[in-house]
Amino acid sequence: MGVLQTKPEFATVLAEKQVKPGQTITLNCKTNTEVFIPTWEKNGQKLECVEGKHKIKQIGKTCILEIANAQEGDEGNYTLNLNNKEGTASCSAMVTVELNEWRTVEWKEKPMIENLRSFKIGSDKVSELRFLLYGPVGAGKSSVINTIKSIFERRQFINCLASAESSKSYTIYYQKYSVAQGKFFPFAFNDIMGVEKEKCEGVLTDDIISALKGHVKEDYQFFSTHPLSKDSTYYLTNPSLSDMMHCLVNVIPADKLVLIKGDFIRKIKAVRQAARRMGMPQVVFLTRVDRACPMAKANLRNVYKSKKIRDKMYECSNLLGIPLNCIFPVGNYHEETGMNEDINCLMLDALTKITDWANDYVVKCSNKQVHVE
Ligand SMILES: Nc1nc2c(ncn2[C@@H]2O[C@H](COP(=O)(O)OP(=O)(O)O)[C@@H](O)[C@H]2O)c(=O)[nH]1
Ligand SMILES: [Mg+2]
Repeated sequence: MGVLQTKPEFATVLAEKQVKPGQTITLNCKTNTEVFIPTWEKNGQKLECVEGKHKIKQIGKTCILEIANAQEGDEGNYTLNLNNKEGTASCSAMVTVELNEWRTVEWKEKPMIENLRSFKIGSDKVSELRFLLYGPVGAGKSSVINTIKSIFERRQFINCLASAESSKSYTIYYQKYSVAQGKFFPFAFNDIMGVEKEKCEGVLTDDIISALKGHVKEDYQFFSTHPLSKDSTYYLTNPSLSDMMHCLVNVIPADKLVLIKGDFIRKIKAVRQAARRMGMPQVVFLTRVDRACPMAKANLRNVYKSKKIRDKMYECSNLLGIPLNCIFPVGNYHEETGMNEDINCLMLDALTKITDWANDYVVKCSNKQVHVE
């Protein structure tokens, strides 16, 4: 005669955990019966218990997994399966281990705003530093410009229309966005029509390279079928240093890195190669970090404590061949209606660095005759 069994069910489920390195992680939950065989999994694989690290306990109807001395490698999705003759039940929870903050950000906007407000470009040949934002449709290029304008103009900006989620590009014309609030700020941004995900349509690589070199005049409409012709009235034959771009900002969505492959990588590499030949600084703004990481969503100040974000940065670095110190996770205004100092600080931190690099480039170019083909 066997023991009468009831189908296992959870009275309480596992809770998500976020711990600091060195802490003990305790996962526990209550069941409706004491008669079952528990098995624990990590990321879908049977948990390999390590002596002194993992402790599995059952006290009455409570199941417990203790993980001592939390480390990066302990991060993952943990599942508890209960099994008896009457059936099975399972529940899962995400365990996140904070990294020790590996890059520091000044979470005070005022000094950074003041610094950028009073920034003096190191050459009188150029009145504004020019940044070309390039990346796939929906990456957040327009949102980056809106966010920067919002920071300096102290109000929400929707001027350059971030599109609703869609796979079609919204930006069609080549347009320059400046920052102003009574006072002129020495930066300007061009948001270039993205690359369509499936067909890899969008702006042709030759046109993006022309834009980097300053050949493309404002209001030009890009075509995915043919590049800007040298005979067009929109083609600037002899661009000056102030018509050229001074920094290439690749805008890459952290939550959609897997979609960046094949043709787009080839395109991005061709653009990067052209920028490299010109000696132009190149960076990545890694957007939509809140979509990629719950820790960053809960608090943007966690970006440099998040293993997920760091992994995304490494992935991006490997994918595009851009060094880690040129990759900046940023947050954009997208649903907020008021100002948020954390969003501002993360963006200002990146903007301060790329402003210095763009300025170095301008100084270098103005000291020698730049040759633009
Ligand atoms: N959650 C989240 N959404 C964002 C962020 N940045 C942009 N978005 C959204 O992503 C979508 C595409 O952004 P958009 O700026 O139009 O991309 P673009 O095509 O590269 O110009 C819009 O729905 C934005 O609201 C971000 O940091 N977090
Ligand atoms: Mg756009």
